[in-house]
Amino acid sequence: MVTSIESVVGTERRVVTELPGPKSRELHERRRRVVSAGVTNGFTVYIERADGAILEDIDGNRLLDLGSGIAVTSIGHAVPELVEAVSAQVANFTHTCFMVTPYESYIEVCEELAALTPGDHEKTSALFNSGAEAVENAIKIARHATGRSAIIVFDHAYHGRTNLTMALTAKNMPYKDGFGPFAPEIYRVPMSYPFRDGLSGPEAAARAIQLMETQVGAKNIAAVLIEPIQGEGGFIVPADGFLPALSQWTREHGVVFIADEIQSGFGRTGSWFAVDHEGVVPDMVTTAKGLAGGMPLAGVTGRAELMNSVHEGGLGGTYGGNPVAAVAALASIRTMRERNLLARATHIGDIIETRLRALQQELGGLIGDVRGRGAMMAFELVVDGSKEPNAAAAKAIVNYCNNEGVIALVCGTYGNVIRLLPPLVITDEQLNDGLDVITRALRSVASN
Ligand code: PLZ
Repeated sequence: MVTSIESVVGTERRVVTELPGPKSRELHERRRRVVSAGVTNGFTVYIERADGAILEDIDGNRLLDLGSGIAVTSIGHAVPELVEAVSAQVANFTHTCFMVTPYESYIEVCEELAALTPGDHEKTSALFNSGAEAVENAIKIARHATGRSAIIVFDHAYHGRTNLTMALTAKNMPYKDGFGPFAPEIYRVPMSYPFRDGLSGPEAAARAIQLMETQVGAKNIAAVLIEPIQGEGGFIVPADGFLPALSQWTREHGVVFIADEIQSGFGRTGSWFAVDHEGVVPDMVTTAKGLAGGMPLAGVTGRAELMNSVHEGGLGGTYGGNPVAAVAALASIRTMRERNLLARATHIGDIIETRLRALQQELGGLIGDVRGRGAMMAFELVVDGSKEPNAAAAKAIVNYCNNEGVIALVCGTYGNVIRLLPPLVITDEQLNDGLDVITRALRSVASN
């Protein structure tokens, strides 16, 4: 039986201790003795429960969540539909291993993925546990299907922390430093980054294509792997026409176009996938995060002829498509449809963008760029109207927000971008409250 915890957690931000509070500080001391120092926390408040867009910590503080655990809990925390589906599945069975004895929910998730990902061609999927694992498998499949080995990735890209995906990820610190040697046959080309390169989409695509052709050779390239809106790299939205031009080029050269929609997908941008905004139909799509509302699940979905080119038994893993995670995905997708969360994402984006653009005007020179789509918005902080990244400002703003009980996340190659990824169920009041705090933070940093 599931009872709503709405009444317990409440819907308003409420700070009742200094942050982090005494219990959190105590737990953090305990943590130091047993948790590897390599794993860090953005904000060391320890969470006890959550509801909608509010996290409640062990000291009784209620924090407004503008990060969704890095774009995961898009349907919000403790959503009754998901709690019920997961609880029932746990009571029924938690694991058989799909490779040993299968179950229906795995198939249902693959049916949803086939229906929701762009294009009406025949598609099949394989399910995994994490985003990195999905990306690794997409590369395996693309290489197997094409018989080629080179993989093209972009500046500022983030694709994971496993050995292959570290090689695909651009940024050295903290992801790669000292963790090599890295996997071979990965080639990096420039991304379209309108704020910094001033190029149109077709111009930026031509620059990338020229490098692929002259330095790698089209016939050696198995796949072009790209985040349609880059996440960790700084919420970089490529200029219009960049993705279509790349996709067109891959089609002409038998190269597999893989869209990594792990952060940008599943309704986050106001459509099911970020590529939908430009009418691009990838050959393969990787998904995770928002797919399963907080349970670990990831997918690779692609053209049946590519996906099925792999020999029998070539793909798998003990937990991939775990039944508890699978029903969570089905509940999450159902909730998105029933609560019309794609439209909510667009509405959230409109509110955020309007307010950020006004602040950009007001604070002349601190906010260099406001960008994103739907509920995946960010602002890039610079020094005095120049292009020089202002990471110190980003840090100060996030600290200010944290002290007020608002969770906001930094991203970007230069650590100078603040991204907003609220749960799509956030109310207008909650969102505006969070934006009020961000406004005060920005004004305070601008005046110092
Ligand atoms: N592809 C586009 O955004 C995960 C990483 C946080 P996993 N992004 C958050 C961190 O510091 O580890 C991500 C992504 C894109 C792949 C991944 C990897 O997904 O589920 O973290 O493996």
